[in-house]
Amino acid sequence: MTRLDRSALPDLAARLARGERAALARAITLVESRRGDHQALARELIQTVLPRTGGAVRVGITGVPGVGKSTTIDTLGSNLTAAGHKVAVLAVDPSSQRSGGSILGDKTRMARLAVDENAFIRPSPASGTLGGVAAKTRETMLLCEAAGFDVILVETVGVGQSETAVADLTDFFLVLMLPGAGDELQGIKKGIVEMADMIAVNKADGEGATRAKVAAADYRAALHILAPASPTWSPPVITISGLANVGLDALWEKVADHRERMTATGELQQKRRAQEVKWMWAMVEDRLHARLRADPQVRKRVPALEAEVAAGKLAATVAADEIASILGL
Ligand SMILES: Nc1nc2c(ncn2[C@@H]2O[C@H](COP(=O)(O)OP(=O)(O)OP(=O)(O)O)[C@@H](O)[C@H]2O)c(=O)[nH]1
Ligand SMILES: [Mg+2]
Repeated sequence: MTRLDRSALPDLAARLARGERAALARAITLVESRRGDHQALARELIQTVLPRTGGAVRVGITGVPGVGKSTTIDTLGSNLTAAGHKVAVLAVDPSSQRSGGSILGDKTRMARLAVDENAFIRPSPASGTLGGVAAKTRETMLLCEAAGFDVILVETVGVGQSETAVADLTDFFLVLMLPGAGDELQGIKKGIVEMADMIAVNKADGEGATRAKVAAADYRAALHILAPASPTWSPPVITISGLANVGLDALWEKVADHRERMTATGELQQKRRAQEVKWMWAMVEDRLHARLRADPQVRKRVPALEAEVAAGKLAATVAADEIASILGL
């Protein structure tokens, strides 16, 4: 990146507000940079554009590898741009390596959106801690909103903690499932289903159509025994084909319906406020961790303390006390 200093920020913010893609790309590069001076500029930029953020419908999309997340996003996103929306697609994948390969991979799987001038695809930031990757994705989302994108779709891998992080970034959490009940039903983690605002059984086309309907009925029964997280919304179960563009209008109607109801009751605003506060603490904790790991005295003492604790010679509480006291805690 060419030199960028504070004096360039107003111009960058103005170009971003006009929706210039080059400005958006540059702003995201700034957000993703590990350089301290870049991060300070990124924070200032975000603070500047903050009044222009928050306007998008933010949807998180998860599901096991191969369930059809990218295919569904490509089709859904194309439907939405055809209807006049501006769609940004982001990803959270802490294991991803930022290589030409993965960018190409994502873009070839979203072949239509990749060449759509009303769409913007940004792969996951380079691998790092989940908290770090998700925080950067969140800032990228804010920049996209400032640039006028009114729909944000965040794809995440269907494993581990990434889903919780994406649920904390978005208004609506969509879980894609494969047709073929039984096995899959056992495979659903209770936590994921509890987070879902909707389950869509994908690949409901050709021979898969009937199996998808059966699976949907099973998921409906499974959801029935869980108390819904909100009195305003019971997560629906639908069948779709991301590949054949079946059921995606109905899917988006549900998202819109959810938004309307949650806005009317104030739950949407409440959710976003709680998310903001959670992010504030997550970022403070991240920095405390970084400080802890970087402290020379801590680094010097840790191997011995770990060994003594592991050997049962020293109580974990005593070791924790010593580490904390080095930092004056
Ligand atoms: N028949 C059928 N195949 C689908 C559908 N959606 C996706 N596929 C196929 O399933 C495979 C995986 O699709 P992707 O969209 O890459 O799946 P993904 O969930 O994004 O996968 P990862 O990013 O690797 O986790 C591809 O071969 C798709 O063509 C669908 O609705 N019907
Ligand atoms: Mg994918």
